Amino acid sequence: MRIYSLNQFLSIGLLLVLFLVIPTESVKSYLFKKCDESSFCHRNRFFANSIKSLGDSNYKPIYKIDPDSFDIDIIRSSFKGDIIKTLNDGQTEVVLPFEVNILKDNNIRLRIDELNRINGKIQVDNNRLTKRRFNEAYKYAFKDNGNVELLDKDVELKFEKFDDRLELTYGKNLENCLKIFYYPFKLVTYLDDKEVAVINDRNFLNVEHWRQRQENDTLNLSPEETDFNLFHDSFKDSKNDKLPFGPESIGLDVSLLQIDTVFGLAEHSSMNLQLKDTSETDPYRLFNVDIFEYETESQFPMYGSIPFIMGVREDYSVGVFWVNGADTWVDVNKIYDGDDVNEQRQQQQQQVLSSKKEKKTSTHWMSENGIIDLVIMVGKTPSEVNSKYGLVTGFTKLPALFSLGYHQCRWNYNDEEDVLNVHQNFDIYNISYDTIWLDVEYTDSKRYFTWKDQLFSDPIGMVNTLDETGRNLVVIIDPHIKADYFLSEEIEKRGIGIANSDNEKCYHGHCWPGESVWIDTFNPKAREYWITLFKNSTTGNNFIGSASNIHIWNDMSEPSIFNGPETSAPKDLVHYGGWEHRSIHNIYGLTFHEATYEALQLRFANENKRPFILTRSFYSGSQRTVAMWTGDNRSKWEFLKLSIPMNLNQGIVNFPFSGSDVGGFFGNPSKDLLTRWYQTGIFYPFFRAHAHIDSRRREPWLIGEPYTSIIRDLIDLRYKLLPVLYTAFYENSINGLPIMKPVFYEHPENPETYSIDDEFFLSDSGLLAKPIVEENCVQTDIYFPDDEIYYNFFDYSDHIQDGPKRYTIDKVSLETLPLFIKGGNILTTKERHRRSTRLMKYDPYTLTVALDKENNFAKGKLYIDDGETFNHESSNDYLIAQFEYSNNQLKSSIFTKDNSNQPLVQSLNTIKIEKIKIIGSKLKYKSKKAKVSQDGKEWEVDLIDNSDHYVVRNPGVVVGKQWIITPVV
Ligand code: NBV
Repeated sequence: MRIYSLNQFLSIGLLLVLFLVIPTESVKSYLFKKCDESSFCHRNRFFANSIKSLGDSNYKPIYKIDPDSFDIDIIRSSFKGDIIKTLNDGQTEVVLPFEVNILKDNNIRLRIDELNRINGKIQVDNNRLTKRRFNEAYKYAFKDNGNVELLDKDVELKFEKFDDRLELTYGKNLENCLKIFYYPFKLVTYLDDKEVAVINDRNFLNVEHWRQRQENDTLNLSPEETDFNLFHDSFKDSKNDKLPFGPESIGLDVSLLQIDTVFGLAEHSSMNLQLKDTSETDPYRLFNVDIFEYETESQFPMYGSIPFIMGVREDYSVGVFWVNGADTWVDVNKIYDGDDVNEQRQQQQQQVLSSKKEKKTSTHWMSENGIIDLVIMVGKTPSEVNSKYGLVTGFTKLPALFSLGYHQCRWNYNDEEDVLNVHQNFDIYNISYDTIWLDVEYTDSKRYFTWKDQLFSDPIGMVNTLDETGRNLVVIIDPHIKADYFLSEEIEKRGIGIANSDNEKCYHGHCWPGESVWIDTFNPKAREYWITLFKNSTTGNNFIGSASNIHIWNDMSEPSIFNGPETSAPKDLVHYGGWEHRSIHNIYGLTFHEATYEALQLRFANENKRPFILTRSFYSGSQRTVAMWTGDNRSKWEFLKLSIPMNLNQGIVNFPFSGSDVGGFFGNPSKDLLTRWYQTGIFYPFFRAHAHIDSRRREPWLIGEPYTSIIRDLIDLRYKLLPVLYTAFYENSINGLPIMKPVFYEHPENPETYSIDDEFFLSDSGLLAKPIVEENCVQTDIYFPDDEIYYNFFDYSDHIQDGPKRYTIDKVSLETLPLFIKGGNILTTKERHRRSTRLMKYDPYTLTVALDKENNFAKGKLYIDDGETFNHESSNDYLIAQFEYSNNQLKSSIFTKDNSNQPLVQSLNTIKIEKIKIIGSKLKYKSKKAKVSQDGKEWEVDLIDNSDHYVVRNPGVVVGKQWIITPVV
């Protein structure tokens, strides 16, 4: 019999009561703070509102730069100085050292700290805590552990000092300018002489300086501070949060000028891609939580946080990245001709307002603690901003190709027999898949790194069977470690768990396994130990033998703690380095999945294989190593619809390896819904079906005909398009271009595209999809954003535009998938049905040349590497083929890097292009033959007229070398 401690008993009881009493249909909103219940959010908003109500002319700003404090280091493009905050009494001054850097690619970084905290001139009751403000978020968010690249030496940088400001001019053609004003403190950025963004535009800068703990009435409180106890948080379960540093929040506003279209702030659930004005709602909140049963429209926080906003207009785009890992709220206010505009008015008058002369979006960032650390990126286009953000935080590494195949998951596949049955059924029903998943129930009572022996007696045999047909296994490993076995004992013994608020003992809380401890992956020793657990030899554990087709799923790492405040960790817990959990909350999940990534990388060191890891919790920088999914959605039509803007937003914030549970996690989808969900899911960069333990089985063959066949064909389509998708990942890995690409990226100069959140391009391939997400749909439409020709992907029927236009699609059936190729693009596919990606490796390619409306031109790109190892990085074992059709000639040019002896590149000398299709609206070749040349040889092939397109079967060329095909005249 299990014995529960009183504590456990109470918290399990409490949970049961909550689950039974509260209707399960909606997010448990009472569990999460509203801005007014979060003391620091309330204070910052109050402060901002009082400035707004006083008006610019009546408000006397309290922050100024001391011009004598300037210290300029041109080599490091660094400008340091002091900001002085003058307190209520008009005399007391607080010194806030700041630094501005111009980074590589003209990104601007501003940091503001607090002198007394830097010098340690404060008293804290708990002397085990670090006295400084947390200043290390960038080490996790930025690539190379925070090693920021400074402005290139050959880029010009000039500065001039004036009485009221310092002016910096920089850039290849000195096209950028930054003015730093002393009083009121303000930073204004310019691009080509145009004002683009203003930091502290509205004087919302607020650094709550350190104060000695005292009774509130002796503290000389500002009006905004009076409603809360500044040294004690009293929200529901967080009653015991003593706030050891008292009030220490930071706030700052950044205005994006002449912009009223903003995106970003993942992760949020909203049917609209654009961020909304928050003047009449709560601000957006970034605070990683296990948001049980989230809704389709809410400002609630979710599992991950990326504090990045992108503002877009016709001629430039701006990114604001707030580098802070603490609880954060962001107000977004759209201001027209000087007036704040509420949401309703804005919707009613969208057009009138947009045409108004002066407009701006004010973003107001408020974090519970830490330093102010902010990066501003200005680019001519949204993609340029993505590339600039990627320069700072890193791009997504190329994933293993198998992870772009189809993933079959549910909570749970019960035992080995179940797993192998599902596996076999894929072959029996001729459906491709790459990976089967095991959720928490495979473990011995949720003790990670163990197996439930009775049900999984031979896991290694099972994994080997999967391997025979190139299939993989992903198992779940969470950061909560049951407090009763070797792993928790080791964590306690080694002192590598998250510590209690006294920073002495390991914290114990409750999660799936019951009483648990949490590994503190901020601690290098914890990471070292974590790695040993995944080793492929017997390190006292030997969890999964030496198989290399096994990968990992990290769930619940917000962290989710059932008896913690807002279902997470108490904020006064302590991490490695003496930092409170409060300071690093949003970064914890990143450190956990990075530790897992490192562990798998070492495990696979001999085979040099790329690890695959899925995480639910994330932060800026997570994109470098892992994939994410949008958590526990529901089997409802509106959640299918929601999945499109949510995944599009992931692309905007540079974390594009994303997906949503196909079919919906909670509940049972109707047959139509499930089928439609596959239709959308095949375009998610991460494509996985998943279901709750209480939902009915729904593997594709169970739903019956015609649905099974429709789903089979859809999965086939995903596999055919893998060369396009993989090339999209390649592009993203070098320049951050979204994979599911919002339509406005294709045409930022066309503002009509800004509100399109139900269709998207696949990277730069020219494929435009608008999956159907409505029940009983009989008619739909699609917006073509330019005057190019668009071909139906399936029957090549064409639609010539005389400008951007909506096009109606009639006679919609369940099979209908609105998918088009934009004229001017060449697609590369692999058309043979295979059981898994590994078995496609040496398959030939097909090219589809979709000519532009003049029937004159098309281009395309194909990236190929082995899809498995890091040889593309270490020995340049990759190849890029660039296809171009012009002047009646199709040619392929090859780009390689000194690598002709590398195994993959060599193998491409035998892999053929088996078919070329040429589509053009009025295309008519006089000839029935085409001349092919490759490798100095020439031959003729048939050019077959298929009425709506031409075909060359077996042109006889290999993909690894350049070639030319020309119709014989
Ligand atoms: O591990 C069980 C589930 C998992 O299936 C799901 O995908 C996660 O989002 N997990 C959450 C724990 C609790 C679910 C109610």
